[in-house]
Amino acid sequence: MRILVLNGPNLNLLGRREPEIYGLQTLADIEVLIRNRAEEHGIEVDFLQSNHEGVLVDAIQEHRDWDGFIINAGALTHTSLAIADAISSVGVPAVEVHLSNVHAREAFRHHSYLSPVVWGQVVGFGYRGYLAALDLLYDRLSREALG
Ligand code: CA2
Repeated sequence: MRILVLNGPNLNLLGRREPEIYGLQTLADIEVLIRNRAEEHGIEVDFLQSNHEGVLVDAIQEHRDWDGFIINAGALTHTSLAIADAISSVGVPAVEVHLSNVHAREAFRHHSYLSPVVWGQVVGFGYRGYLAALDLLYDRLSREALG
């Protein structure tokens, strides 16, 4: 079971600014927590953070034979039809994660181009959302493997 964790623009700044919104953990801290949880499940994980839309689209296409994606596309969530099309075209189950509760913030954060093409969203639980997304994908993929 192979799961790719994708993070979009500015998420490389986590832990350095706006901790009241995004938490104290750096992206590297979060990746360690995800990797540890993945090991418990026997899942292979890989990570990609990019500030560039096309790099994220390329990664989605290149991992089309992987089993699941966890994606926090950052602000591209609210603008990127290209990332939505990429997820939709590869047909890999994806969970959309947001650290903050986007629905309690500015109106422009309420709409996600990804929401129609992902399996589901985990929103507003900080870094724990990534762990929940991993558990949910593991549960789904394990059940699918049983047939
Ligand atoms: O809540 C989330 O996870 C977001 O995806 C974060 C994005 C924001 O545009 C989305 O609406 C919701 C922003 C990521 C910026 O990350 C920063 C981290 C530290 C300091 C400044 C920005």
